[in-house]
Amino acid sequence: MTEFPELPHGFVFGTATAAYQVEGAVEADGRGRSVWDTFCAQPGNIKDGETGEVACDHYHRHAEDVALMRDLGMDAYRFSLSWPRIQPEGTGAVNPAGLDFYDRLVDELLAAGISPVVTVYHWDLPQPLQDAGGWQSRATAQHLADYAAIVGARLGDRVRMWVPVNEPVVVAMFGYALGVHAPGLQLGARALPVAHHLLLGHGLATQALRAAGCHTIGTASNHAPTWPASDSTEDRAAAALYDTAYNWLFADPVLCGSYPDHFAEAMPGPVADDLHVISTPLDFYGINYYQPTVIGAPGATPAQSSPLAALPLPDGLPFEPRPLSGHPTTDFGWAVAPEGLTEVLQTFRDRYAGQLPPLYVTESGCAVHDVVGADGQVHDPRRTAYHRDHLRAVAAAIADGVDVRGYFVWSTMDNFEWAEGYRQRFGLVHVDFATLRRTPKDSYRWFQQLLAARP
Ligand code: IFM
Repeated sequence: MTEFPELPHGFVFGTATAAYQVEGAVEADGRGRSVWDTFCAQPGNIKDGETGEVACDHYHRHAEDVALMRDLGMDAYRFSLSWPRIQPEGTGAVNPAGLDFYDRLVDELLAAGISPVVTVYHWDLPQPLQDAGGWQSRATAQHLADYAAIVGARLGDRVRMWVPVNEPVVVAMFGYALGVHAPGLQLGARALPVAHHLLLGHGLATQALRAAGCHTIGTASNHAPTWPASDSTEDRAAAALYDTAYNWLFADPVLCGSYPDHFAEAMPGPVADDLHVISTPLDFYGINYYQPTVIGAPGATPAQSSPLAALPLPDGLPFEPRPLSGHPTTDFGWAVAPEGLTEVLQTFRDRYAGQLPPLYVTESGCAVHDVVGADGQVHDPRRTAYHRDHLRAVAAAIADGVDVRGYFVWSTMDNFEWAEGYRQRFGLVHVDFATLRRTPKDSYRWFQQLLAARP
């Protein structure tokens, strides 16, 4: 499969991971506990009772992983810092060993010719902060900024791009509204203040990073084009509502300094002042894209085959997830719809005309239940096709005038997929979780050729 997509000179290719999903070593060198340690320890939360205790053991095997990345030839590596490794209590004293680990990792990446892209917070909130209210508490936003100042001062001279918060919508929705992610609360619509505090944390941390001398600060926000189940007025209205709650509730405050519709009224604190902070100008806007969502008015048809139907959605919602037919699915059951990526990039260009910094695709990827074959190789043509087609979708957006500067593959290697445990494999590198042996997949080789052939 050698038909490579055409992308502009200077387009950034990268891969991505997150600390709790790859590092393991949860007891090592003074790391504190996070909400994910607690959540995984509660029976029934994670498939097969799995945890991130060992994960890929990247904490101890980072040199091998950086060598694999160097041989792959990507320009950049996006990874997250473990807040409880650096600040075990979430406030106050810094754990020097934790900060040293990332300092060394940054230097190793640079020595391998790979630009470090750092996510400050990718969901592993220190447990003491959760005990004090987590993201329901406004104080957590300031604690995030204080932690960002610490890491910015130490790493800012060498990190190419910064992302203060990964996917606030997923934390608010899965963690606090539905309870399928840590901290496992089921607040329903009462989770709206969580969204506000996460956005405030993004804004305060952006300011703290800049004050620490960091440059090139943006987002990694999950966005899904919302497609109405039909042309009926009811389905279109339901889809518009979901679109607002999933997409624009998180993007409008950052890019326009306002909440859509009447959402500002549901938010706590001095919202107008907070919106000034939340809309601190950014150098890029990163979009994590996986699949579109089909939404209809409630009650018309059973929603069983929609991936969202597996979620414990509260009764009485004014919208209902529906299956997306006519598209192949990944082994996670997610629809493969590269045209949705072109659409979301074009929609951002149009909705935020004049206010939009350059875009990056900060994550996209495909879960396949890969195995190492008798030949010792991992043949994953569906993943190669996925990334080829999504890179073409980016190229189509660029050809249409959208300023897209890069694409990060989720993920560098197979890892701990949150409530799904280790079953859903997104990596370009296969990890045998019994032996921790790494095996580059065919998709890794495809990228290797693509990157080596660049002019
Ligand atoms: O694994 C996650 C990641 O942590 C955030 N974005 C989506 C990925 C796949 O579900």
